[in-house]
Amino acid sequence: MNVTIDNLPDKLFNSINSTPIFDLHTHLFPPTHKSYFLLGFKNLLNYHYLIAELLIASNIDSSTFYSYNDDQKASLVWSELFVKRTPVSEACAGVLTILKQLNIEINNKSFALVCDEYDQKIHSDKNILELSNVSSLVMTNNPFDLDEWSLFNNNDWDKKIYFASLRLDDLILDYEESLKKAKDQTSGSEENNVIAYLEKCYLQSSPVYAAVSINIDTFNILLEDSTWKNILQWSQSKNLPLSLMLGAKRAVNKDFGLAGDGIGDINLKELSNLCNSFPKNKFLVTCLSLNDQHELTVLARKHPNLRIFGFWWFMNQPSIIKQILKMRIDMLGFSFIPQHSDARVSDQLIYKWTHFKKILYPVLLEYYQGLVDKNFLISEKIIQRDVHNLFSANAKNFLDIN
Ligand code: FIX
Ligand code: ZN
Repeated sequence: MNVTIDNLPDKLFNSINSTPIFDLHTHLFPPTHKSYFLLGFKNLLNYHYLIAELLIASNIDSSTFYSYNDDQKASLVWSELFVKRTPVSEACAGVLTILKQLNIEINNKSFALVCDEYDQKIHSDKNILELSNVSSLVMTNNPFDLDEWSLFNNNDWDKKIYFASLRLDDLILDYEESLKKAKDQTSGSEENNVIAYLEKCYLQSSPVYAAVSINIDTFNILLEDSTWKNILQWSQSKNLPLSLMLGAKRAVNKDFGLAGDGIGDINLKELSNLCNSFPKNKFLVTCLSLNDQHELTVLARKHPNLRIFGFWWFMNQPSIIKQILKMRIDMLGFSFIPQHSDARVSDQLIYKWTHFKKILYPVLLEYYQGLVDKNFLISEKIIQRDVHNLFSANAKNFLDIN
C-alpha cells in the first residue's frame, strides 16, 4: 500500500515502535549468570554515568561514595540528582523515562516507596525485553576474566537472545598476564597460545564478533604487532568481524573508578590503512569523539569492510545524535548500524531505545517527506524494510547471522 503525505507520520511511527531490535553492543548478561546480571531501580541509579554526575555536582568525595553499599549509593544518587537538583541530563532523563513507562509516579513519594513500586513492576529480563522490543542482543564477554567467562560452562540461558562477543582489551592492557591465562587454559604447547585459546573460546561461545577498544597510543599494535596480525588472520578465517571502539582514554580520573574514563585521541588515517591492509577482514567501528564523526563517515563510503555502528557513550546525547545521524544518512543512505544501547543494567534497554526512537522518528520522517515531494513512491513495505534494516538486518547481515 502506498503511503500519502497525510498517513506517512502514522505509518512510520507504527513501524518504528513495532520493529524488533537487535542490540549490537551491550554489557548485559543472562539472569542465570547471577553476579553479573543487573536489574532493578537501585542498579539503574548506580550507573557510572550518574555517578560521574553526582561526583561533580556534589561535594561528596569519590572514596567516601565508593565506601557505601549499593543501597546507600543509590539513595544518594536519587537525593542529589533527582531531589536536590533538576534531573535534566540524558542519564537522569533515562531514569525518568523508565519510571514513566512503568507508570510509577514519583512526585511527593519517598525513595523507599519508589523502590518498592519499581520492584513490583519489574521482575525479569523477559519483562524488559518485551517492553523495549529488543529481541536479541550481544553481550561483552572477556575471555581473560575467567570468572566472568564461566558463563559458557553453563547451558542454562537463551543463546538466541544473548549472543556472545570476544572482548580482547586485556591483550593490550596486560599482554603477559593474558598470555599466561591463554597458556593455562590450553595445553600450553601450541605454537600460538593466544590463537589456540581464542579458538577454544570461539568453539565454546560462538561469538558474533571480536572487539577491542583502542586509542592513538595503542592503534599501531593492530598494524604492527605479530599477535594482532595473527588475530586478524584468525578472525578472517572465521569470518568474524572485529569491532573497534575508538578513542576512549581510561582512568582520566582514577578516583572515579568506572566513572573516570574519558576521551583520548585517534588517527582515522590509521583505520583507513587497516581496512586497506586487511581487505578481507570486516570492521565494525564506533568513535567516541564528536571530532572524528565526519571523517569516519567519509571512510565508511570508501571501505566496504568498514561498518559504522552506534552513538557510543559521550556521543549518545540527543543534540549530537540528531546532527550526526543526518550526516550519516546524507553520506551513506541507510548503510550503517544507527544505534546500540551499551546497557549495563537490563532496564536501561527501555530508555536507551525509547530515547533513540524519539530522535530517529522526526529525522526519518523528514527524509521520507522529501522523497514524496520529489514524486518518489513510498509504501508501507518500504518503510518496514528500512526500519527493519536499521534496527536489525544491517547488523545481522554484516555479522552473517540470522
Ligand atoms: O568500552 C566499552 O565497551 C564502554 O562502552 C564501557 O567501557 C563504558 O564504561 C560504558 O559503559 C559506556 O557506555
Ligand atoms: Zn560498551
